[in-house]
Amino acid sequence: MIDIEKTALAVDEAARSATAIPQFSSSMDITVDEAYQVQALSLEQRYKRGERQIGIKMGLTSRAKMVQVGVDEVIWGRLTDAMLVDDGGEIDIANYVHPRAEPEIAFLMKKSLSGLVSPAQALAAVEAIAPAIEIIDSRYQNFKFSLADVVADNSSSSGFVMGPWARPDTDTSNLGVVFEFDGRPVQIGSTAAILGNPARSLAAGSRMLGAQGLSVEAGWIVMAGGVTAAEALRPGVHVSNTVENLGRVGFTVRS
Ligand code: 0L1
Ligand code: MG
Repeated sequence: MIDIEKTALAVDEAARSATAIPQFSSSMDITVDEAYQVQALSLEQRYKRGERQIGIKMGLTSRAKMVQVGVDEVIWGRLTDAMLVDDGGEIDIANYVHPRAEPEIAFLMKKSLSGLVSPAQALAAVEAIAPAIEIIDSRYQNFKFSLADVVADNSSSSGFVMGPWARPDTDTSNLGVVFEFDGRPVQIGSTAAILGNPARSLAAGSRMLGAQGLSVEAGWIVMAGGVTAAEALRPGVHVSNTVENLGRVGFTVRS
């Protein structure tokens, strides 16, 4: 039987020290419900260190992402203020195990949401929309995990970068996305890759948090999920995401 507290402390320490650990599922039975309990408890450790939850990330919301990691369920994780990287800022690769980045868009909530809502109802709760980049970092060796493993590991959440905010009535159902490393496209796609429409990802977040008695809170950021597969980061690389009608966001990995 899984010890939720011990597992939460182990995954928190792996993230804090940027040290890869074996998958939990290779040595214990862990259900997805238990994995969300591990995630919640591991985040409590961060809050005790002074971090604050400022949103959620939706994960595996596109086919490309599901295929890349071999897990085909939508998941979610928690975002804290310490994970926010300034637009145009720098990260240090030493703070991560094996980081990757992926192009996303993000919603800023003006109203809370919980439970079953339609994509249109979800969008009505949005204050603004921005181009974004997620920096993911699985704490598991070789970036290999089961569904329960990745949920326990806060859905690989480790950093996010927000671009300029645009009006909430911007139609994001099918916007072109160009993801560049050092000014060269490494992935291109459309926001339609996010569950057919990113508004569906927001509605899924409302449903999934509601099922756990939680809400997507007003003032939070919701990362809608990767449009394309993620790309491995390397020292010195400049990463940018340009989304049609929304603009550009970027960061650099320190050399
Ligand atoms: O789409 C996502 O952000 C999924 C994160 C979990 C899987 C991964 O690490 O790529
Ligand atoms: Mg993502």
